[in-house]
Amino acid sequence: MIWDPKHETMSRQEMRQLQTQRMIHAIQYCYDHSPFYHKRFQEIGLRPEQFKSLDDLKRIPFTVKADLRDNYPFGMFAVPQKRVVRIHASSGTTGKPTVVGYTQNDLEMWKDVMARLICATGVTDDDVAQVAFGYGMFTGALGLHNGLEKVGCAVVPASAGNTQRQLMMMQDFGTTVLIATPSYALYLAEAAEEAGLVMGKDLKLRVGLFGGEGHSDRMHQDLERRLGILATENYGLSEVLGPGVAGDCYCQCGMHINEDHFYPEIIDPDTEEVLPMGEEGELVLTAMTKEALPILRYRTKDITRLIEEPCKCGRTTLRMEKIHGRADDMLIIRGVNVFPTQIEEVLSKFPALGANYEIIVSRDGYLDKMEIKAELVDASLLERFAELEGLTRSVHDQLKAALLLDAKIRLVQPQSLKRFEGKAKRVTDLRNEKYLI
Ligand code: DLL
Repeated sequence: MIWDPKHETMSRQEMRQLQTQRMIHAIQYCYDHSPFYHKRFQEIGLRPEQFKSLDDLKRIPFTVKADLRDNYPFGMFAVPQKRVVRIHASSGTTGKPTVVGYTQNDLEMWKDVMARLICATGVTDDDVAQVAFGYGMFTGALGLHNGLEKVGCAVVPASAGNTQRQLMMMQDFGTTVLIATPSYALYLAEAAEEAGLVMGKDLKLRVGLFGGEGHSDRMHQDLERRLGILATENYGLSEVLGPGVAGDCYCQCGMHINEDHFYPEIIDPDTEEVLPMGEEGELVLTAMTKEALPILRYRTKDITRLIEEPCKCGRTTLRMEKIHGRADDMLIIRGVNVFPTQIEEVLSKFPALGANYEIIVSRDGYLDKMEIKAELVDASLLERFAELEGLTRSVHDQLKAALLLDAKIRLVQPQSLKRFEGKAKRVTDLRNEKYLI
């Protein structure tokens, strides 16, 4: 079933027309209601009437995370506080969080775009959906929750953590849909196996709606096999909305973008040039219909590629590939640029290794050092020294061949690395710690 056939199956030409109309409206709206954008337009001498087609978008400056931080907490809101009915924030690793707000209409739109993506995975009002994202300032839990209710699922607001209780509820309530970060879902799979639960018998899961962080193809296969589900992915970010920007349909061939609300562009992150359709680069999004926090050309830092070919599911919206990495996740190690996802890809080629790993970067004098800890699938390998050494060497050599990186590899006990209930933190960069210098 297609939730909103009108907007999800438009011809490319109709979609472009609608986007043009909505973009013209969004730009005028920002000029009229957002003191931040009003000032910005004045500074560059741009009047909203000059914006006539989507090609003119190039003239609008990018918005970046620092703009939200500099205007903390509500400086970028375009409505009086009276009209704001929800506030969320993205934790961020440094300093103040990024605060975002929603009007009643924004929440309705959010529910609607979420319902489209949930429905696209094959989830219906017959399903019992357990939300194992942390409820709180994170947009993931309430975003999915409200969309699931709109579809008519029985929603279990479990929140993250308390793994044994999660499993108990899954069994007792007959949960069919799991909502979690992929890393937490895998942790739940391990715990279910340890408890001797049988998929299909004790647990009735059939679909996973995962997101908030990326995961490798190998981890995706692991999730499908171990939980006996169709593992689908959701993409979004709080600055633009939260989850609901894009998501997999049951065909799993790229995430459909709700592009009647979120206009995507791909740019070269260095030159900031807009790239042609199909090229890989940084995703830039404009939220064309939001009232409380309209956002123009937001640089997501997420690297991906757009897909234009029609999808077998019948939806005609543009799709985006899985996120290939984040422009600001890039590590520079002895001058070599590396994305953690590239390391993950190499590790995922070894069947003897599990999905959990940790990258530790430190400095010895002036020299960067990298250590990679990866979990073994089979603990007994730790006692078979020759084999262990052979495997360690081969991981080392493949990383070196693929990424030109000399890393120290440490293969560790299964389930010995830290587990995460929310987004996993794979990299520890100790290079700025004083004691190392
Ligand atoms: O993570 C929104 C969300 C929640 C999306 C739940 C999907 C499901 P933030 O906390 O603001 O919002 O973090 C946004 O998370 O720029 C990406 O780098 C990353 N991210 C989100 N979804 C994916 C994904 C939510 N499917 C940041 N794959 C984004 C890879 C993702 N990265």
